[in-house]
Amino acid sequence: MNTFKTYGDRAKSHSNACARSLLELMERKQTNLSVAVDVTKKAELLSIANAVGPYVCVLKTHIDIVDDFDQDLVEQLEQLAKTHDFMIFEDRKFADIGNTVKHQYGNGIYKIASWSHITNAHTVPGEGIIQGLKDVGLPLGRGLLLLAEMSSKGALTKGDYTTESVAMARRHQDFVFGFIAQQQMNQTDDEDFIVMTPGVGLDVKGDGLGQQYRTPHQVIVDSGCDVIIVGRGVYGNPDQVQQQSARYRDAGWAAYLERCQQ
Ligand code: 5FU
Repeated sequence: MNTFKTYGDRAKSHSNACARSLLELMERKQTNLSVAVDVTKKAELLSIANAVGPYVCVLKTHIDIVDDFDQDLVEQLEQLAKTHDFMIFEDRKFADIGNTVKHQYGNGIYKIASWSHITNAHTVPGEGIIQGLKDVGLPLGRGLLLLAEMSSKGALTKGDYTTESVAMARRHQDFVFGFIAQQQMNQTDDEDFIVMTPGVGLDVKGDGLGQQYRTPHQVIVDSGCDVIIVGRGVYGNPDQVQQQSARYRDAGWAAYLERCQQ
């Protein structure tokens, strides 16, 4: 479903504000690339964010792996997001009861809700996790992705778990606008969940720790996903960050154009 629609067309009719912003951005900037910047030093994170900024629609962070995290880091990330026109996605993978995730999202050192446009959650605790996050994030215009499927070998996110996760999303479409998944999840023409897909690489098939890679073509054309998330394939070689960003941006966009023509 929806495979024939452009990101721009989808933006016009989407009911979720965060999804609209993302789809408009992708159309405007002609990129469906998200780069996962999994480095542990503030200066390196900012330097890579600045280098990949022109090529991405979304910059994905794991803010809790940064050794020298401080408030200035998120302020600089927000500034880079404005300068380069990208959204920030803190890949926090919340997984607790609603009352706890409210605090984990809004409080503590990181105050994720105050700077991250997008975050995500496991559905294992049941629907209360969505409501808890929504209480904090919706008034700030934030959006949530549910982890419907993971990319790693042996992941338990399959079958009824995935089906139930999609059903939960359907009941919270003001806040939940899509999934981390390996394939498109829409069941009717009216549905338009955005699928962001990690486990994308052009050169290797895995990492020895369970990660499994597919190509942008497999992800976008064959599986109907919307955004490719690439980490080490882009920042793995520090001398080639811009070159690899351009390579993945081009591969992702070519795959999208091919899908639009189907
Ligand atoms: F939800 C998921 C998942 O199923 N697989 C993932 O790999 C998230 N990820 C994240 O995407 C993971 O935490 C990394 O931040 C990123 C993939 O990085 P890579 O270097 O491209 O393997």
